[in-house]
Amino acid sequence: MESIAEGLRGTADPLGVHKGFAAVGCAHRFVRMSACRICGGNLTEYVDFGRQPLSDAFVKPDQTENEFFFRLAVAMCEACTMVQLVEEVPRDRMFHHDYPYQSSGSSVMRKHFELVAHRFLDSELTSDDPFIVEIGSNDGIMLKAVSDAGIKHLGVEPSGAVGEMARSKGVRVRTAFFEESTATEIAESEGHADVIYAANTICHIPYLDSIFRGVDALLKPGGVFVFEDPYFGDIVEKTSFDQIYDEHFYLFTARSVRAMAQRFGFDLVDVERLPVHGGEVRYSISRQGERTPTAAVAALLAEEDERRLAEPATVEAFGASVRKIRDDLVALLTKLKEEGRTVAAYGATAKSATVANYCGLGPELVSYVSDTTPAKQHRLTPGSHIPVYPPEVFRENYPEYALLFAWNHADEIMANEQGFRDAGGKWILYVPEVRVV
Ligand code: DWN
Ligand code: SAH
Ligand code: ZN
Repeated sequence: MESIAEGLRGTADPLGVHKGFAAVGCAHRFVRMSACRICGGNLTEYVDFGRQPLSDAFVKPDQTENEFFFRLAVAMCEACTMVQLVEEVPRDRMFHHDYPYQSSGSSVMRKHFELVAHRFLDSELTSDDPFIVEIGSNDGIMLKAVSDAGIKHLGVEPSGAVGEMARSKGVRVRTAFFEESTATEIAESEGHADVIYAANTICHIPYLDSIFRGVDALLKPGGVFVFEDPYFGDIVEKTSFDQIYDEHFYLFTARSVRAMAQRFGFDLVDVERLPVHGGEVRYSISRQGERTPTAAVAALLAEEDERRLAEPATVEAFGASVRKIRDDLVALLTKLKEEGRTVAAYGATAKSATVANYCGLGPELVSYVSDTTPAKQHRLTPGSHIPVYPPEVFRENYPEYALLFAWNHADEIMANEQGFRDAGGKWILYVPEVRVV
């Protein structure tokens, strides 16, 4: 393990992140969560990324003094196998009016969510009074198609600015965190839902006991709770360690999700592997006994056993692969700097906060990051302080190398930026290994 002492240097609020949780450890240096957030079992810590900022807190150049830091480390529960962070960042530090991520920034993701909406419209929203609730609806990327079809819907989204964008597309949004009380209020005021859906959001929520009680309060009898999130199986296979950051509190597997569902009175009834965001799984959950699990559930559980995904040796080997990527990436960028090459990055992702801060990248190695999101532009990347500029800056004067932070959108970005390659530019990738293409 490394950088534990480093972990608190400059930390704005070292103990604040632990408020309200049982914790053990050396209080003067760091405090460690002692128990699994789902079942209370013992946690074993595996990979420590040290001191990290909030991944989506892009800072104004004159406001670098007040950044919030926490210790990013991953543990697995010895009882239920849930992989989780050892420190929890308070939710309103991450998700607030100015949360910058806009889901609709990728055409591939727009298509993905349109298909999701049509699948629900075709096969789940066929009752007399169909109603779908989305948790973490962001800028309305999925619910827009539901709204266009004239079907009753509600997005629950705490981040105000993206919620406004959804409203401007005709989507109904409640600006709130989904939890048991929100769900009860929605059930009372709007009725019960056929489908509760969430993409890239359930893994962001530490308090899943409250979420499941809320789902139970809001779902119609026979209804389904569907959520899709980055899959720990893909993260290990590809060493996509940058999927680990403040917002991604849990890294799910079929086994850990099934154990969690059963604990809260539900069954895992279907799983589906998805190619988006570097590999995800869509989990379908229903109240115990209401639906028969598909063969895909047993198949994925068997595959996870075969791969020994929940065994300490597997997670330790993942940690070794992470360290190798860090060493290779730092060596490559240092060599390019020594040779006087120009290097920029592409995609000011939340994921890149982990890469930049863990690898110690700053503007001396990566001169700027190109990104289409207005709320990120002309700010600095959290912790690493690399300036973020609009893509016009990239296109007007291509660098020789571009570090692809948004590697999960590689096909889309490389196609859109063919001019970069035509001009002799080279992409640097670091998942599943460091390479120049
Ligand atoms: O889970 C989460 C996922 C869904 O979105 C959130 N916790 C936060 C966020 O994570 P991320 O920032 O790592 O997501 P993306 O989708 O990999 O971010 C892509 C970034 O790259 C955005 O800032 C937009 C930008 N981009 C761009 O500049 N040009 C994206 C595309 C496709 C482009 O062509
Ligand atoms: N569903 C979108 C957005 C994912 S980003 C997509 O897949 O692209 C995660 C979103 O979840 C953010 O918009 C954030 O504001 C929201 N969120 C975080 N915690 C939440 C909670 N407790 N309830 C509802 N939304 C939440
Ligand atoms: Zn557990």
